Amino acid sequence: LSGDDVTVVFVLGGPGAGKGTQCANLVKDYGFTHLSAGDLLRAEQERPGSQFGDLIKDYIKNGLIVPMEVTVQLLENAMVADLDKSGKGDIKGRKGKFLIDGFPRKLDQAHKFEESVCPAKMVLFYDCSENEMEKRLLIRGQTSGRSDDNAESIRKRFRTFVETSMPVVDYYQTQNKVVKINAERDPEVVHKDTQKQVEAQLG
Ligand code: UP5
Ligand code: MG
Repeated sequence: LSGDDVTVVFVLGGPGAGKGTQCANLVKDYGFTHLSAGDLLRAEQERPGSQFGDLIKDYIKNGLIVPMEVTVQLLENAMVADLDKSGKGDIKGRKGKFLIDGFPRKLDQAHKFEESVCPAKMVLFYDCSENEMEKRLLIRGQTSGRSDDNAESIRKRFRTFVETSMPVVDYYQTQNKVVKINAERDPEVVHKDTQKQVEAQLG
């Protein structure tokens, strides 16, 4: 992978499509920094003294999108912290490549991130049926401890995905930034396909 400034790849797809799983592969393959918006929100929820803890807890359980100011700030902080390992300053003109997983999932977030951080170079969209995603999430729910891995929260997450997050994918499609990947298949097959697409777009 080449490029000498900040490279951002958004990784989108429904709940349980396999975003986190595939991001872990891409970290090993290409040395991306992986930032999951959901993981950052869950960490903020647990942080002692966070003013957003209760709000985040409530939104996640109900599958709703946390107000964008909170999430964009968490992402920007995490990006700057990562870039600061290698130098000082703000995000512009700095080297680094980031997979932003599970974000943006509402149009206002997409616009805000582009204005205040930077535009994405590409969008990986993992496409999977609700039947398959539900099956995966209910299995994971037996051990994940996630407050939203239960049938009722899953149903709400699916609704939010269709109504609120798919318009973001459509928006990036009009910019020709979206690479759609069939995520219904074995993880290793999805991985190989992803490698091919990433190398074609960014290599
Ligand atoms: N698995 C993975 N790939 C598989 C495959 N190909 N075949 C079979 N099994 C496969 O995978 C899910 C499970 O499926 C795992 O057990 C895995 O082994 C298996 P994973 O890789 O974790 O899928 P992922 O798409 O990452 O699923 P996740 O549950 O994380 O997706 P969500 O988008 O629902 O969760 P996220 O953490 O991104 O967001 C949670 C909540 O945070 C949101 O609902 C929302 O309330 C809030 N949020 C915001 O408010 N704003 C944001 O910007 C982001 C999140
Ligand atoms: Mg995830």
